[in-house]
Amino acid sequence: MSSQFDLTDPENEALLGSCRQAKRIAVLTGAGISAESGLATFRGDGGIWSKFKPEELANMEAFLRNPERVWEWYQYRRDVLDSANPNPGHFALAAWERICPEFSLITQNVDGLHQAAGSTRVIELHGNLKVNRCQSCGAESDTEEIRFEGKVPKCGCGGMLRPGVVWFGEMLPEAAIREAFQSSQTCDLFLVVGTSAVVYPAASLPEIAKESGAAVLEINPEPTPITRWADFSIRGNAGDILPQLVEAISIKL
Ligand code: BJW
Ligand code: ZN
Repeated sequence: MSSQFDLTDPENEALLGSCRQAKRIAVLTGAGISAESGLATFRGDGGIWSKFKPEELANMEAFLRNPERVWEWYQYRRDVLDSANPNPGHFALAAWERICPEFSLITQNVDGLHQAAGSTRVIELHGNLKVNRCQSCGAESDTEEIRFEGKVPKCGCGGMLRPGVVWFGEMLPEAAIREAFQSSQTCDLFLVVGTSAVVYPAASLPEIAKESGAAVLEINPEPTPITRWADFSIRGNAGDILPQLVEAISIKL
């Protein structure tokens, strides 16, 4: 992939100009940015969930029908996450935040790897994998002592615990979605990184940014619904492209 993208190519001058001039940047990331950290994406050829459809597991009906199956999937993912580290794509975004006057990092990911890389303004649209929430009383706790080992973990109140993430049909955290819309409406550059852009309302953010006058830059090895109208589209891996971009706009990583 890297060989196909050359920042010194005059064709990329306008793209670099937009990146250099941008004072207000919003970024939307998806599972693809964590693929190079060893975390599976949800969809597509690289998605090991081709046999576990997120639409079939990440919803309340599935949880109520078979909470053990849903918990098994999440415990497996927590175990994988425990040994995962941020990759150069995450670090590049953290470095970009440090030199940009206004930088909002909106993520659909629940893995916390942006924060681990040093990003400080992270808007988590779909919650966090390491949080548990009680079905009955809504109390939230971290996952340190709680593991799924065949039995659905319970809250002190007796209610079933569930992962603190946003499933299909559920509302996104109010503050997160408000801030995400606001950043999308007011940025001058909007980056879309590693998302298939098919899950709403996150998928509407690049369009909102475009309608509000921002340039939209997509980074993804595959085309998405955004590709045909994005101002710039780079085909490649986030961990390869983002560090090149950040270096090219004169930031020491
Ligand atoms: C690389 C790479 C590399 C690979 N570098 N790139 C129309 C309008 C509005 C809403 C809807 C609508 N129709 C249906 C809805 C509702 C629904 C929805 O959008 N459904 C769609 C399937 C159509 N949305 C919802 O229900 C949301 N809530 C909502 O709308 O509330 C209002 C409401 C309430 C009640 C009733 C009705 C409405 C909630 C959505 C929650 C999504 N939750 C999940 C699970 C989270 C927890 C968990 O992790 O288990 O979120 S599903 C899953 O998809 C996860 C992700 O965050 C999300 C997006 O996936 P993402 O990140 O894009 O990953 P992939 O795998 O799809 O793509 C990876 C990409 O990376 C690919 O493009 C690769 O090419 C690329 N890639 N390697 C860069 N190295
Ligand atoms: Zn409870």
